Parts: sequence; structure tokens; C-alpha cells
Amino acid sequence: MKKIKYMTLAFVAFLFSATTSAQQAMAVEAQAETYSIKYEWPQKPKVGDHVLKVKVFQEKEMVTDVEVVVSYDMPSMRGHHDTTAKMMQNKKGEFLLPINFAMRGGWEIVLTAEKDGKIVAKEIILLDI
Ligand SMILES: [Cu+2]
Repeated sequence: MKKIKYMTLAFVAFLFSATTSAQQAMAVEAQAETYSIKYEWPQKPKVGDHVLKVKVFQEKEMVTDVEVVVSYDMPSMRGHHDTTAKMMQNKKGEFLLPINFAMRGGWEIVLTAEKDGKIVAKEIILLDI
């Protein structure tokens, strides 16, 4: 009976150490994989629909195995134009989506890049239309 107890303890200790080292490995991996979002407006945004173009990079390499979600609104009238959509991807792996600037004023666009359901990069664009 005593022997079984020791074995259980040893097993629990093993599990604990395995989890800890796995977590440490993940933390190191997350630091090494630095994602960033770059964006551009092919045409100067004005009132109306204007395409936003986005590229996602991991270190200096462009990556295509991510999803980009865009969420935009006017901070001065929160919720009034609140729109969230997944960006479409072209053959080059760039992300595109027309943004509807319904009226003049300040706009806020939040871009999030997601990989395997986790947010890996975030970018906020503030502009006056
Ligand atoms: Cu408005």
C-alpha cells in the first residue's frame, strides 16, 4: 500500500514538472514568433466604401496562414456604425475588405490577426475622414 502511494506521488510530481516545462517552452515560442500587421489604403479614404489592404508578418516573413478580423466604428458615437467582419484573402495572401465610412469625422479601425483561434497581433488605425 505504501509503495502505491509513493508511485502515485512520483507520477503526480512527473505530471507537474512536465506541465511546467511545456508552459515554459510555449512562453519562449511566443516570444520568438513575433507577428505584426502592416496596412495601406490603395486610395485615400473618404466618405463611402474604401478598400483596406493588410499584410501579416512573422518576423520579416509575410504569412498567409492567419485570419484577419476588422472591427470599426466612430469613437464619437460608439455603436452607431459598429461593424465587424473577417477580411478576404487574395491569391497573394493579402487581406482586403471595403470599409464603409458612412460619414465625415473620426474613425477607429481595429485589426486583429488570429492563428489557430488565438490573437497573435493587433493594430489600431485612427483617422479623420
Ligand atoms: Cu457617425
